Amino acid sequence: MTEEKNWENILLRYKFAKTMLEKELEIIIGDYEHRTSSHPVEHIKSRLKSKESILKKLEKKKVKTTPENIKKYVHDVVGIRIVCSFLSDVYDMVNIIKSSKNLKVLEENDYIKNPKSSGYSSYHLNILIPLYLEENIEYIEGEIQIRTLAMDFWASLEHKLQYKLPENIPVYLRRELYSCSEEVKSLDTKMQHLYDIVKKYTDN
Ligand code: 0O2
Repeated sequence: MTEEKNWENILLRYKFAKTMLEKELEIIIGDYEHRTSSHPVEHIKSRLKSKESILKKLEKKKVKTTPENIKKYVHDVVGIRIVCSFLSDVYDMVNIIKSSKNLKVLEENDYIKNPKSSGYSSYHLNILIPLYLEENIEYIEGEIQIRTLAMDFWASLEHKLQYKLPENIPVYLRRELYSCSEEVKSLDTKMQHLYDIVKKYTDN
């Protein structure tokens, strides 16, 4: 097989896995919404990491470009981001995904309870997605990021700023960004409090 054909083959499997994951999420979230008459999800975004980004990540990890190394070191070729309204929705979403019979959770990181040093917060689930091929079932890894609208606002803008200053963000800017992440956290807590009050009224 030529190198180009080999890459096509690898990326095609990830593409199928992304479709499979999108469908699974559509079903389990749709079922949850129907059962609870609630709408916890604001929007969902999915993406496939490009060949260039995969190569960049392998280079950063100082390992050779092989299919085995992609599997071993690049856990987010398939990436899905679920943006929820309230904090409690994020944790409901985590539980729904964890109870899916088709997805297997490999690793979870609660960067909401333990934010990264940058201030980044989100709930990450690394999962295995089954691919039903003609002769066997293949499991492909994917990453699901679950966060609130406010966390998404911070992460998107911080990501944009990082790109504008790819070398090194000056310390004072890092501090400012961290301080913004604390404001985001405070907003999420306030909105959750309001949501809990409204829920009490509507449940009665
Ligand atoms: P992109 O362009 O969003 O895909 P690794 O995946 O090996 O680099 P690790 O520790 O295995 O690192 O994964 P981690 O840290 O759980 O998740 C990495 C992803 O989380 C990143 O993917 C970002 O999407 C997001 N993330 C982590 N830290 C930050 C942060 O400080 N700011 C922002 N905006 N996003 C963050 P990529 O591949 O780095 O980028």
